[in-house]
Amino acid sequence: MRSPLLLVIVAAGCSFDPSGPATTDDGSPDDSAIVDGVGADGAIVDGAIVDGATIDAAVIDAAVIDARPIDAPPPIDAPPIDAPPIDAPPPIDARPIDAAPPRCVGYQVVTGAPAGSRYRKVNTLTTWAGADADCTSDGGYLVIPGSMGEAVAIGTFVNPASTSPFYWAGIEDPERDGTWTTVLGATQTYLPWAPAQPNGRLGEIYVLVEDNGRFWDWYDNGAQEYACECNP
Ligand SMILES: [Ca+2]
Ligand SMILES: [Ca+2]
Ligand SMILES: [Ca+2]
Repeated sequence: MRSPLLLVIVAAGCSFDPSGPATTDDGSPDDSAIVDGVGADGAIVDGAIVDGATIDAAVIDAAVIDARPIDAPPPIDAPPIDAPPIDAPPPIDARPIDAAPPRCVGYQVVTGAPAGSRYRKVNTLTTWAGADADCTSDGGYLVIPGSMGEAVAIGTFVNPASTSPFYWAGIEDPERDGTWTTVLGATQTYLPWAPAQPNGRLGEIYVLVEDNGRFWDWYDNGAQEYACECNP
């Protein structure tokens, strides 16, 4: 900041004229002239006022907004989209069309049974539903004895344990209405019931064949040996 005294001196110096005080057009002293800190009319120039009018650049500087750069947002760390190439053809799930499973594999001719059928036996105690599912799994069906010859022949073939000399047949009456139906959907008319059978106890909805060829109605939760039949 310049001192008031200096401004007064400068003002006086600037108005110094060796020819004397400045005059107006009419020759009178110029009141606006400043001479040696004293106006031509004798008024004292208030250096303080002059100085007060001086804009202090330092003040302005102080008023400069300390504008810090606005923080830019951090760069987006955008992971690349892991998209498959558009042009990539979809994977072709080209599995070969399932061919019909070979039927009657492992089945055999049974002497005394119809020549048009093949059979396989299972000497494991199994529920009727389990036996049915097993037989259909390879294209066969739970055996359907259509004659005494077939029923006995299969009894000999299965040769069930003497403790329970029976095997399941693919014949059922889940409605318990007296009409017995084969697992192939036909009504079974050949029904050589054993004495006192069928007696229709609760749950006796399947046919069990005694190894002598006689039929029993038997429980759905029973477990017996069985044979599957297949017509190649
Ligand atoms: Ca049969
Ligand atoms: Ca029925
Ligand atoms: Ca019974």
